Amino acid sequence: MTASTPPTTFQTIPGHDELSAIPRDLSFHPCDTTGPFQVLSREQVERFNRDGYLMPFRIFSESEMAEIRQYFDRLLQRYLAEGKDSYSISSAHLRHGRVWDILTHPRIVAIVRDLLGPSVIAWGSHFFCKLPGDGKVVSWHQDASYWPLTPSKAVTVWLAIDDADRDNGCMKYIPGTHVLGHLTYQLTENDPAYVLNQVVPEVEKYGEPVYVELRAGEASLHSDLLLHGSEANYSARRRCGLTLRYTSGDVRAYLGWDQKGVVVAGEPPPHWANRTRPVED
Ligand SMILES: O=C(O)CCC(=O)C(=O)O
Repeated sequence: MTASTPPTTFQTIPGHDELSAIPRDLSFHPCDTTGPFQVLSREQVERFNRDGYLMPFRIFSESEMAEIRQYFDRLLQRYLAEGKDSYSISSAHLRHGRVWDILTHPRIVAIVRDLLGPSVIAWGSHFFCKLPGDGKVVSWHQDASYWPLTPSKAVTVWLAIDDADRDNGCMKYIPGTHVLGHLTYQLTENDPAYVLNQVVPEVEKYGEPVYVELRAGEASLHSDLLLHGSEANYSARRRCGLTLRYTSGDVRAYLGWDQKGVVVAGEPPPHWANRTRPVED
C-alpha cells in the first residue's frame, strides 16, 4: 500500500448535492456536561459555549513535539514523492499508527470529553500543511457544512506541529458565530487559490477575527459551527497543523463516515466503527 492509498470506502469529500440531501440538524448544541470535569473548569466550558472556541492548551512538550515533527517530516516527504500535495494527508489515523496514537492520546481525549460528555468518537485527522511561500488560503467556513454528520456536535482539536502565527498563516476565528446556524456559502470549485471549496461571504458583519497564534505542541479547540479560516503563508517558515475531529456518540454519520470512527470514551455505539491502530507508521 502506498502512503496515500485509502484503506476503506467512505466518501472523502461529499458534494454539495449529497450533503443537501441529508436531513442534518446544524444548530449549536451547548455542552451540557455537568462534571466532574477532568481538565477544563466550568468557566472554560461556559466560555466554549459562548465563544465557540478555547485556547491555548499545551498538549506535548517541546521534546515530544520535536519527535512528532520528525515523524511528520518523513510522512510528508513520502506523500510529496507520490505527487500528492501538502494538504492531502487526511483520515490519516486509518493508515498511520502514529497519527492514531495522537488522535487517541489521553491528554487530548480528557479535554474533549469534558466538552462532549462520556461517549466520544474520534473520526478525523487531517494535516493542513502550509509550506513556506504557500499562497493558498483556507477561506471562511463552518466545518459542519462539509460533513455528513447530524446533529452537529463535533469539536476540532487543532494541534500545532510548527509554531503558528500571523506571519505564516495561523488559524483565525470569529467568536460567537457558532450559534448562527448553517450560514449561506458560495462554492469556489477548482480555484487553486483555495484549499477548501466553500466560502462564507461578508463575514465582517459578524465581528472581528481572533488570530490563533500557537507554539508547536499547543492546541486550540473549536466548534464545528464556528466561522474560521486562515490566510496564505508568504513567510519562509512552514505552518503545519493537525486537525483532530471528535463527536459525541449519539451523532449519526452518513455516506460511510461511520467507518472512520475510533471509540475513545464510553461504550462503543452500534452506529460507529471502532477502528484499531494501523500497524504501519
Ligand atoms: O489549518 C488551517 O488553516 C485550516 C484548518 C481548518 O479549516 C479546520 O480545522 O477545520
